[in-house]
Amino acid sequence: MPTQDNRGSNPPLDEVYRRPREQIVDFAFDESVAEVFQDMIRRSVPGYETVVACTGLIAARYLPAGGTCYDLGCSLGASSHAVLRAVGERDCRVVAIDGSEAMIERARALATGEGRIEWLVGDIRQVEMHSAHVVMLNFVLQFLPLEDRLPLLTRIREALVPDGVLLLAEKLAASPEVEEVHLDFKRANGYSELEIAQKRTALENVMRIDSLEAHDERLTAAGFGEVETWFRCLNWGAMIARP
Ligand code: GEK
Repeated sequence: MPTQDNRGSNPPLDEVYRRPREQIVDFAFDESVAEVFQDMIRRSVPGYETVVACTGLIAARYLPAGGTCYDLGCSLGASSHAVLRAVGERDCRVVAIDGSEAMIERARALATGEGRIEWLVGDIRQVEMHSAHVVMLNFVLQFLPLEDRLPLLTRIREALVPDGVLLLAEKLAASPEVEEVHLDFKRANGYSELEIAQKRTALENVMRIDSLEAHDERLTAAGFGEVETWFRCLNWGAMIARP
């Protein structure tokens, strides 16, 4: 069973912040970002492909035939496809939700022939969830206002079946040295100092990072009994939370 995603294997290059901008507006998941998203996230998030592939493998263990998996903040659906690759022919349902119309439009176009994914444009803070075997929240919580994080996790906990699971990946607070190595990772992937600086300014008001301890505490407050970190690379990590 292949774990890598071959859809859009030659995605357009991310040049969103390549040229100097007079004014940097807040980062948005608009058409220009959706178009280059595969390239952008692979070059920006250390371990992204490993996290997505392993999310699929973990999710497959919890997702029976007839079961439901939610992919909250699905972007182009990489995690949804990883789950379906991992379950093979098993007949299950993935509900993939994103607030960006541009993302969902592209995700639909990339998913031709895969009828098990239901694509929805919507706010994950409002979407209805129930009888969930798996909920995936990969690199999304960090974009929600702080005060909206616990209510969402609580709703996810309530929506899970008793032996269901939440899979959460995030950027994490880390030491200045580790943060600098993350910038080296971006430099090594071809981003210039200008691109790095302009994107950082654009994300300043949009992306707020928690420590691993803060995630642990919040997940416990949301009613999760067991939280395990299964991946860590620099200032990025992935957790599994069980009721
Ligand atoms: C992946 N999980 O490839 N409601 C719905 N969508 C939202 C909201 C919200 N309130 N806030 C942000 N988003 C994906 C990657 S990207 C991560 C997720 C990144 C969506 C937003 O539109 C974007 O598509 C996604 O969350 C975050 O594994 O770009 O760093």
